[in-house]
Amino acid sequence: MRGREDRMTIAITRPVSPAISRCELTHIGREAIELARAIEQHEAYERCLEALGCRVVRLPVEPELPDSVFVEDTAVVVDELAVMTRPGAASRRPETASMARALAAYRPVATIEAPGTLDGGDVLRIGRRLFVGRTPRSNPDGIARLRALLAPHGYTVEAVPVTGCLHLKSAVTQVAPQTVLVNPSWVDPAAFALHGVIEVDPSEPHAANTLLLGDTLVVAAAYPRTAGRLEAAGLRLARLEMSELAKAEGALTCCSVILTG
Ligand code: CIR
Repeated sequence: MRGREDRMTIAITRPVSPAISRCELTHIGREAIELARAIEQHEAYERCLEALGCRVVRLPVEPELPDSVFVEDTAVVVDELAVMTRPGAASRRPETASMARALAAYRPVATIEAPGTLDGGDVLRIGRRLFVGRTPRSNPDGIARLRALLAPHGYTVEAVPVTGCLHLKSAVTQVAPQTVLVNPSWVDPAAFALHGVIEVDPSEPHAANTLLLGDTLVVAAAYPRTAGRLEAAGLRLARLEMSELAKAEGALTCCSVILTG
């Protein structure tokens, strides 16, 4: 898609690791992941992003890093800077090196240092406001470091309590310029008071993670009731099967780092 100043939207992705069945799990039980199906679903995700105008840049597969398909957690990118995270799960920290090399082609690169931890899945950016989930993955040091890195560029960073799910963006994502989709059991919608709020259908607690690209909202096919609410609000949807990646506690935003290049 062409953005301001006619720049391209780039989506950085990484193929599913053959070790994905050894992924981290926090809030869901372990179920068998069909690797071939996970790979197909991820390839369909990449094709969908291309169809929506992104240039997909694929990082090399990381056969020994089970969660490495979930690239979102490794970096927070704004127009001025790429911030490499220090993921809260130690098993995921080696994922950042190749992402840092890729991002260096597009942005100056800064880093969250120990003892800070931060997962990109906890960072919801709406314009120049960044909301950061306070979760076991993202600690006060990590959030403070992100704030210190971004404040000089005119961004605010607000910590938001999250309970019952892995990341802030498991509980809330932006679905339109002034609207968020929220699971109110996991995050208090009042934190986003300036925005319109649509709630997930109560029978679909995991439906809040969606990916907004231009004027199309990518949603998981598993949540038709929430999709009905979004369509009733006038939003244009693209549906993807994400069942195998969902068994690894991942969803739509997790599988890409989006930036303009
Ligand atoms: C993990 O627990 O780190 C992975 N199994 C799932 C990460 C999903 N990432 C995301 O929501 N941004």
